[in-house]
Amino acid sequence: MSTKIHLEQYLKTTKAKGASIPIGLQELLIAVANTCTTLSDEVAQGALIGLLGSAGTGNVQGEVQQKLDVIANDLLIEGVQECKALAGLASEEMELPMPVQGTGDYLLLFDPLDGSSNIDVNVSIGTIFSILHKQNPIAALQNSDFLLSGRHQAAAGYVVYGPQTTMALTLGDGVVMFTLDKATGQFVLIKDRVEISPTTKEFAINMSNMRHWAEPVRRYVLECLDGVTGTRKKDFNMRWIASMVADVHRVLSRGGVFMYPWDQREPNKPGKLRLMYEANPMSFLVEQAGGASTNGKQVIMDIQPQDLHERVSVMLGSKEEIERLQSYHA
Ligand code: AFP
Ligand code: FBP
Repeated sequence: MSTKIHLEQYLKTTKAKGASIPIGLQELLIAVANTCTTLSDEVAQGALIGLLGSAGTGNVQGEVQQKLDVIANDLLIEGVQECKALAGLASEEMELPMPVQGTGDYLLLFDPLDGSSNIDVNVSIGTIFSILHKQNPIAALQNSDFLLSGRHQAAAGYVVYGPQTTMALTLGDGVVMFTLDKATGQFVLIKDRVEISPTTKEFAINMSNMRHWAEPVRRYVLECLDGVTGTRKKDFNMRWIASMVADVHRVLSRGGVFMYPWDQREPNKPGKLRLMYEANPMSFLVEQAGGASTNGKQVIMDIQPQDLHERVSVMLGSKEEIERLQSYHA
């Protein structure tokens, strides 16, 4: 790309389905991006500024919080306080939503630091965000306002803190990617139409859980493992980073399938990943890049949430593979 297009410029000039991006949404996305720029610097410094290790606290899910989980959460809350169109926010790390302006067009949901187990070992981590259209912008914010399916997202994206800091973003009309230019502090457009190939030879799943999976997922993975002499007639490769952001970034970059399925250890829990903070934004990105996502029974973005911190089984990526997984669940 010869002339560099920055995120701000992109948001000002681009059209999603023929319409300009509302100023309030632009402001919110810039505020999130600016916070992620700060976070990228902090992540890069790690032990030098005392950021590694546990915070000694637990979150609403009962998980031990790392220092960076807490810092990222605080930075995001602080970063979006001035956004005029932001009625409220909700975070994977907080039990209850928090009002920002109380009224306004948008609701922000985020997983401030995804892949916590990778922080201390210097492996890619990320921030995931989802922006919902508030159904009644002028009514005072209520907690139930957040319980909207993924189809109500105005925008979604993630920032991966890896060898490069890269943002993937959808405004409902395709997916674009920006990489942070550390010299200028600007996110620069690097891909203006991300497409996931419908076929793939790569899958991602935590194989150590195989004995706990349901039969359709076992069948799918075992067929992949059978290789060129098996029913699939091709050799598959496997990757597992244990940061959904980094694994999904690979899927958006070169295709593949990412799975975190239901497993029998917790039969009454639908899955491990969170619908509102992880599965919905990632599904929006993947669908907009021509891929698909399912929990086995339903397209993820069609699920009507009952609870802010609801969990879900997730299978997403190359379309033909997701269709195959769906057919195994039928
Ligand atoms: P955190 O929310 O604690 O950062 O965990 C992230 C995550 O849920 C998701 O990003 C990964 O896909 C998954 O953990 C990997 O963890 P395991 O393979 O160890 O279950
Ligand atoms: P490169 O030298 O091509 O970067 O390959 C690196 C590597 O040999 C090891 O770092 C890594 O353990 C291995 O590739 C992983 O590759 P695979 O799982 O595909 O064999």
